[in-house]
Amino acid sequence: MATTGGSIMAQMLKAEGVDTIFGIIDGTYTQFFWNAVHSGIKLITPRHETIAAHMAGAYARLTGKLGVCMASNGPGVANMLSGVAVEQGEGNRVLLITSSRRSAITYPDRGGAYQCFDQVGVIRPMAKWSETADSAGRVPELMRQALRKCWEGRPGVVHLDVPENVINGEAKPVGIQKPEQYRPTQPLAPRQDQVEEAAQMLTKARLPIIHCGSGVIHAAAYDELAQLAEVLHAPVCTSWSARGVLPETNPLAWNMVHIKAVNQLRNEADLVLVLGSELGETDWWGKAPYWATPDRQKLIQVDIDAQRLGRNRPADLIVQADAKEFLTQLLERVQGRTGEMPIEGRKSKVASLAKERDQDRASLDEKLSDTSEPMVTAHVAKICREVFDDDAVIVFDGGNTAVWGNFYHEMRVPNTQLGTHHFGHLGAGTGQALGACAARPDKQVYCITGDGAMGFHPQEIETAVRNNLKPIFLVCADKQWGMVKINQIFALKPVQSLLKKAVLKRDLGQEETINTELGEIAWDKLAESMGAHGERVSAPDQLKPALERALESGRCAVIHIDVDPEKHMFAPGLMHFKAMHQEPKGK
Ligand SMILES: Cc1ncc(C[n+]2csc(CCOP(=O)(O)OP(=O)(O)O)c2C)c(N)n1
Ligand SMILES: [Mg+2]
Repeated sequence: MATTGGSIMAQMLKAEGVDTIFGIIDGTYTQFFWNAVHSGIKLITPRHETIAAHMAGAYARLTGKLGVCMASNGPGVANMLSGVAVEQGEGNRVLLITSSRRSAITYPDRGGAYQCFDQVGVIRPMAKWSETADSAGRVPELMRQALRKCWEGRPGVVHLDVPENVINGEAKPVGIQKPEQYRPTQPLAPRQDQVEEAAQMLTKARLPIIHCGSGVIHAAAYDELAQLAEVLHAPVCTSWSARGVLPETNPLAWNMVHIKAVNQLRNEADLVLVLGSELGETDWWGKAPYWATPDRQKLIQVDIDAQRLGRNRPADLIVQADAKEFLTQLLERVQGRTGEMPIEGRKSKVASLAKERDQDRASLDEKLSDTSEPMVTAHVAKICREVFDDDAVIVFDGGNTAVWGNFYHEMRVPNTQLGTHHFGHLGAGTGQALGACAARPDKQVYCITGDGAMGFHPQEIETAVRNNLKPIFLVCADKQWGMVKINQIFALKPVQSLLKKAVLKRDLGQEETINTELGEIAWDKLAESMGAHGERVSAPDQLKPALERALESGRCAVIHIDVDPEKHMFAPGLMHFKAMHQEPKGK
């Protein structure tokens, strides 16, 4: 077959080791996906483009490979935009390939061109990089540039736009280079003097702690992290996205959900080793009163991306390096120095700090003694933890549902959770669950989601069935936009609502909030209509058998869970999340 712009693109992705692409087909880029599929790359087609972005993002995060998605000119790209925003925000390594109309009438639009807008102009400020390859001759060069960008710095969305005449038109055959010929393929190593300085600081510190972000996941530095925590006897806290990098069964893991305990820990430490985290808003920007002030607490920050270093909080030592490389070298330098460390002091401090964390767990778990029907949402993640394997992938979606899910889930294996922790984007979880199934075909995948969130992309249940993907969706049906309703109640009628809750144990009536109610969707029946397995439960003791039947069905399954709408509104930790919207008072 003749060489085309599209065939070159497909061959280059193949040479990069890409094995799966997510997207909806269209005539404007037939030569691209045709050649990709015929070279052995799998194409998984959702029913909405933004889902392709979420599948690619989840796939990238769970496999450590590049997640590739595609969308066709005009409407396909327009639908893709929310996915671009979210995956860039979450920092997932996604390459987006789009077609555009023929080059003779676009950039700029000649006037009245069909299915045409300035795709690169719109995506560029949303993504890491966005360019158009407007001639076949420039396809290899711009593909290489795109791939270089994909693997440089913090992961995010990289976009290459190619006009239909370039993708489908003939091109001069070119030699396909190997990745190591055009981009660094080895992780970035730290400078020796900086590793030594870090080792000295960590050895001397009274109570060092380690704070991890997604950089630890992208570097897959779990074993090294666990070893370092043990050698230093240093507690580990994380961003929400990085939860579980140290399994929460480890006594040195400070699960994010114990917010007060995490705040205490962050105030007690005299040294923080920050690995692959930019200390963003959900980590309170690294500021007091949630962390000790810089005069009382030193900071070492390690990040692959120079742009993230010292950005939100000044660091005493900044190291640009891959987290795994850094930890491997650091371990060599601290392992022989345990005698110089104040280990006994650290142990007794950690043990006393652990009390707050463990008491918080116990008090959260008190809610589980409420076995009334319809159920308290706390049971959902708790029962899932009993039924699913330790290495099952959990996806959190929805408003309060995601909060309940997070607070009653225990991370036992690193990199087994997905959510949009930076973006809080309802509906993305549906795509992430499907992407997780594609990434880990031999593992269980389940998604705990709200009835608002599930309403954004229920059509993708059919995508799961058609592609033999087997996620289990647990839809927590309170028939309301629960998180917004509780916010409205507090914002609009705070005194009245608090009194009513305390005295009457009920919330404000429907007439007192604005558009927070949702109607009934029978999620089990909807699932069955698409060939998936459906279940409906409302009592806690019904959930486990329903989950077991869902797993036995060997298909995608949807469990409609009627939850108590009143209790559902009072999800744990909500006050802390509200506080997060304000600038922390300290320095
Ligand atoms: C795409 C999107 N639109 C709107 C919002 C704002 N929002 C945050 S929580 C929420 C309600 C969520 O309802 P549901 O998914 O049913 O979860 P619940 O809070 O009821 O558990 C809304 C509308 C959002 N986060 N994402
Ligand atoms: Mg809801």
